Amino acid sequence: MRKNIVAGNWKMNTTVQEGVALAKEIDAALAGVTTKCDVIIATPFTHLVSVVNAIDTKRIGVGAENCADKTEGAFTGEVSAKMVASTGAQYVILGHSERRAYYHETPEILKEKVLLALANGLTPIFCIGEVLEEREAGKHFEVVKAQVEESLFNLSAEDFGKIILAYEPVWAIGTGKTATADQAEEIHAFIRKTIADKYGKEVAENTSILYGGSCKPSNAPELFAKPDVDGGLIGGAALKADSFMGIITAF
Ligand code: 3PY
Repeated sequence: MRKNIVAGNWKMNTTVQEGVALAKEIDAALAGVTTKCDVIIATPFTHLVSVVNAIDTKRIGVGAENCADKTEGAFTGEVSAKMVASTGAQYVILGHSERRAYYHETPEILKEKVLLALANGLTPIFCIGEVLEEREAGKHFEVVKAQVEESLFNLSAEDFGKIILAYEPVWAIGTGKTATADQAEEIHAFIRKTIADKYGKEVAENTSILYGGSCKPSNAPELFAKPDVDGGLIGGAALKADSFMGIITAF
């Protein structure tokens, strides 16, 4: 059975001290409630060790927001998947549209990152999604299909089964615009079918596909009610414990 998941993507926000305080606040809030989803927070690299040590990582999974496409060596400023795993983090966001757009991460680079993440025991949260012009041209289906095929379809069924997908329409990130629940369901169902065509129905049914892009407590219940929307990858609303909890409890 696939899992419902709410994952926060903190992006380049908070100092270590602020991040630890936020993680502790979320942890304390979760201690008092029974949730119907797994909860993950993805933080800047600098925060990982401190956050892992500050919270109950059985209650909240911790992830990085990126990792290198190289194993180790002379790559100044890079952080390898092995280093991320050594902090105690269990997850890594890969392929976020901000990384693709601002840091020129190609499908080939992402393919390497996914392989290194898996080889180091990390669960990739792999982001896909179209830009506005692609949506308006009706190309969103072919765009997300290509993104999945180009970076993930080299994996064995067993390894593909370890991936969490996040559909994030780029036009809905940081814009306040959200895909309607029907738009999200339509493309999530299409992504699941794409997976089924390659790996079979069982793998597809077991893959968690999260929605991301201006997801907040007010729209989460409608989005999460859709059969192929298995939770959310949350940006701004993950930076406040009360709004993040509002989304977690939307299931
Ligand atoms: C957003 O909702 O802004 C995101 O990009 C989540 O990853």
